Amino acid sequence: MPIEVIQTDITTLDVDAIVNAANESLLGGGGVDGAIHRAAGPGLLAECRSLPEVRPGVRCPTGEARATGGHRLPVRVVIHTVGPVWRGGASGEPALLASCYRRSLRLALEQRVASMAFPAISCGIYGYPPESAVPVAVREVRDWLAQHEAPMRVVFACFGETMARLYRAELGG
Ligand code: AR6
Repeated sequence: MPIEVIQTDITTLDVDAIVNAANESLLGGGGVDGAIHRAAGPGLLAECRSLPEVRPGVRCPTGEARATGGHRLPVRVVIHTVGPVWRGGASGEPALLASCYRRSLRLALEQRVASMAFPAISCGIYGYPPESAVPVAVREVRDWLAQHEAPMRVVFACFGETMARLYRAELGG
């Protein structure tokens, strides 16, 4: 089974790449973004700052992804993606969230990543209900792995038992 659920702090995982649930500036924040920047050290922020802005203050529009090095993290690559802010579900949130997973997987393939871990993108500060986000995450990863026949190990890194249970139920069902 190339898809696993692990209840852990994503910054401790021994994989080739971890995905960061970032904001459009890519200059850090709270939640998993803050944890990743703290663990990676100031080199990550410097590398993020050097990425081109697509418009003032925006280095990565919502639904897209950008790659950097891992700096002091045990990973080679950090893939920064920006999930949608939940506004009730009728503002394109599911399509934007799906795009985060697809774009991150595509970047990982380009970077020759063989194992990667996702946090529950948008499910914290951005307020996406986990019950709605988890099926999107699982569907996109499954479809992408099936379409690419990529030998990729994908981990859903969950910060808590409730989230881990949701992923396990979705994967088992
Ligand atoms: N390891 C794994 N999962 C974590 C960790 C961790 N160390 N820390 C938090 N989570 P969030 P978002 C879980 O808020 O909703 C930042 O300020 C958390 O419990 O990190 O996409 C950015 O700069 C939740 O399930 O990301 C943006 O401004 C999930 O990770 C904004 O937050 C995502 O929660 C992005 O909000």
